[in-house]
Amino acid sequence: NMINVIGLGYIGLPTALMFASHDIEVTGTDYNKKLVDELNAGHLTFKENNLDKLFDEAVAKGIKFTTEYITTDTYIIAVPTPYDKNSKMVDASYVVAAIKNVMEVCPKDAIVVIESTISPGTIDKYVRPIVEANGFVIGEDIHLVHAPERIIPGNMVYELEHNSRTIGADNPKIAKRIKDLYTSFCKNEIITTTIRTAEMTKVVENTFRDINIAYANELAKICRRDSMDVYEIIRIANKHPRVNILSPGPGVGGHCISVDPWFLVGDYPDLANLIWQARKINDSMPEFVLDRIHDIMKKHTINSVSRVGLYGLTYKENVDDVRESPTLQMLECMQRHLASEIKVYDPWVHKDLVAGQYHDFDTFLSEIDIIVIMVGHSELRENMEKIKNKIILDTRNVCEFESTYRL
Ligand code: SAJ
Repeated sequence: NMINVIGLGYIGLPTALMFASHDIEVTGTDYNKKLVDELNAGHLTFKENNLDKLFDEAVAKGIKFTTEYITTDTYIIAVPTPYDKNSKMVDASYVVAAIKNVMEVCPKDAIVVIESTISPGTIDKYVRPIVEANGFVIGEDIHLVHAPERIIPGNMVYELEHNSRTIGADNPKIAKRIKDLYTSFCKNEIITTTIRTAEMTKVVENTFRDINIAYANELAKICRRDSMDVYEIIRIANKHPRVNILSPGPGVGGHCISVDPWFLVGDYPDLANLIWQARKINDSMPEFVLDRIHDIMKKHTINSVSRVGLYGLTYKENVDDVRESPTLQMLECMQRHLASEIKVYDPWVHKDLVAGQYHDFDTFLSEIDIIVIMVGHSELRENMEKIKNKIILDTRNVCEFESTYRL
């Protein structure tokens, strides 16, 4: 019993390693040869808490990495599912391509598990027709399962073992087989349901979080107008046994929460009003931060944005992922020449991604007057005294100096 995990990115890699370290025979496949070579050379391709330890265990147990698809009875697909910004529809092309490749090598009765987040209805609309067009009978030649991932970047390894899971399958026997497979490492409840319910549940979870963050962000704007302390208000409100407001911030980034709600807006434009408003509120936050920066520059008669430094390029703290990051969104909504003058630093990002990027914290600090905390990385939290003499705009509420400006 061997599984072939397709896609060795943020989800596929930790999942493959987790299975392998629990004595399941695993081959990980990715079309990116460079990535496969890196893994075979023993190098992790991204940073994540405790992933290095899991990697060593999985390698010791014999996990294989290759660009080839393997002939086996179980496939787990964890490829990206981007969305089309204009149509607001999911782009299922990577999933479809992976399935096509699986069909070239799989034996009769193979199970294909899709872990990638997909919009509700994707399997019916895009996956089934492709499988059938290739002459396969679903339920006989190939069984389809949707087992959406739920792990949070920054704490993936822990959550892989400790979160509950959903297995969507239209055949209870198949559901049971896949449930047994995940039981090898998952210590929490595994619920089996239909494919459609599993698809919808995943998107509903991320949308819930987006709406809750939007509420916090809208409160931040309301409180700003009359100089009320939004953090104190949320802190106290959350003492209520049935209130749990999340934290305002510079915007919602990452490849999940800022994307998945659009699937519902795209499919139900006449019904998904609250969901759409929440997206708009969260997307407006980078511009709100920009306005705050202008106010503060005016107040301190600082005329050039070249004296402003943005701390943090990633979408949240202690990860190296910059997809849809509020900092990048903010730079995008600035005029080009201003965006290239503003200074940026992130200890987690080693590649040059934007014009005014620094790779040394002290040099960065020596050239700015205003520091805008866009991400609350531990590096900063542990070195707060370094920025004591700067004018600080803290969008993450991590800095406790009296003079700090907040959202
Ligand atoms: N954020 C705030 N305020 C908050 C919480 C988050 O502004 O109070 C911002 C973050 O800074 C970040 C964005 O929201 O920019 C999203 O971060 P996150 O930590 O809330 O979530 P993700 O995108 O890293 O992971 C989410 C998780 N989903 C839920 O918690 C419902 C994770 O469990 C999913 O597996 C993941 O999406 C996914 O892959 O779908």
